[in-house]
Amino acid sequence: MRLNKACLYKVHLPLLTPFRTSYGVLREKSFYLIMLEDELGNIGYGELEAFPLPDYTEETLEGAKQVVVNLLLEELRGKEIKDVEEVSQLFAWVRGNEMAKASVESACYDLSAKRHKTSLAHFIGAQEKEISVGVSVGIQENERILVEKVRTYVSAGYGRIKVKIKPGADFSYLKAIRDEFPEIPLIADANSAYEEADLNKLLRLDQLAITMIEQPFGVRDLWLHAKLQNKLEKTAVCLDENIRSLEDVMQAHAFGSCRAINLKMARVGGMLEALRIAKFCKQTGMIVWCGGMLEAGIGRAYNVALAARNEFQFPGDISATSRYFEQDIVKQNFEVIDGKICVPDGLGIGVDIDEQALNRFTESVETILLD
Ligand code: OSB
Ligand code: MG
Repeated sequence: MRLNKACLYKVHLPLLTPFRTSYGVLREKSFYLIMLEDELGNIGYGELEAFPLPDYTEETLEGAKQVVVNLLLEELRGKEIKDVEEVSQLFAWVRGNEMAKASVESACYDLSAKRHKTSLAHFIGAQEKEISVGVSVGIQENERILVEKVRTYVSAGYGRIKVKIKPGADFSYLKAIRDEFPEIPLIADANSAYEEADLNKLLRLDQLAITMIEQPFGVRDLWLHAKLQNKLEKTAVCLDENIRSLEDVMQAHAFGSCRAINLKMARVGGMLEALRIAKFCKQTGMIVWCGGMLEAGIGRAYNVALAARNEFQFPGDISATSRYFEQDIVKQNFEVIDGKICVPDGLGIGVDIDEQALNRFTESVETILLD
């Protein structure tokens, strides 16, 4: 495969409701849509997921875009590329910058699947036709509002709820949900808002029969997470921000820092590394599930394909398009029916750009010739 050109669209999609985490509030999803064209005229799409501010991981949207344009696309310029493994090898000298790498590597996956005349799901060995999904609920003003939010999602069919927590908005919020929905699988996601002095606050959550506590401590910490996992009787610790590579998962496993991994393709540098991690988790009996970053339709299509692999036995943070946006930039909306999303079976990622919508939400376009 050879690349003819790349187009980068800077897009801002308004969120239907602001999403509050322990870091702050997001009111719109800003991203770059990466479009790669090969020598046969196939088009592959990637979504550059880095957030505008370096609060979730170190990357920023504009910084990551510079890495894409100045380093990663230059690595591919004029080359005859054998497969996605080669793309990943060409990017390997660039340290970190996982989301930048994932945006281009994934677009190459889309292209490869299209060149093989198959769906991305099939191309990566995913067999499920539909996947079970959950919903991630941002921090709400009070317990009552949270319970009502959760009620609407349970009524919409979501079979697993994740709630954002922080010190001061944890036990009473989760208990309010538990009292109302005694059986629903619950995850509490702290986005790194706790420190060692808060250990007892987290241990208290063990009484509420929640399935997992996600990333309570620092984004480089394995020690406190291990300490917590050791003391928890029922609840699994799940790592998110910490995990950028298979190496990170292996270390977390060796140290006993967690029993579950929230796997995001973008956060680990691409589909190839995500597949390696999923396999390792299955081999070692760790729970692996597909996380989300409020993706638009392109990013969501990758998540759905990944979660259709058999390592993923726990519902992911992959909700219906309508849970996030009034209008998306792809023609097909992902719908949740009985808690499940259908896996696209068209060529490649299996979704098509809605040109009109893309125009409406695009701030600027940059074209880079690569042949
Ligand atoms: O911590 O999983 C997270 C969104 C943005 C950044 C970090 C996280 C999240 C979510 C949303 O929880 C999951 C989704 O896409 O629905
Ligand atoms: Mg998280």
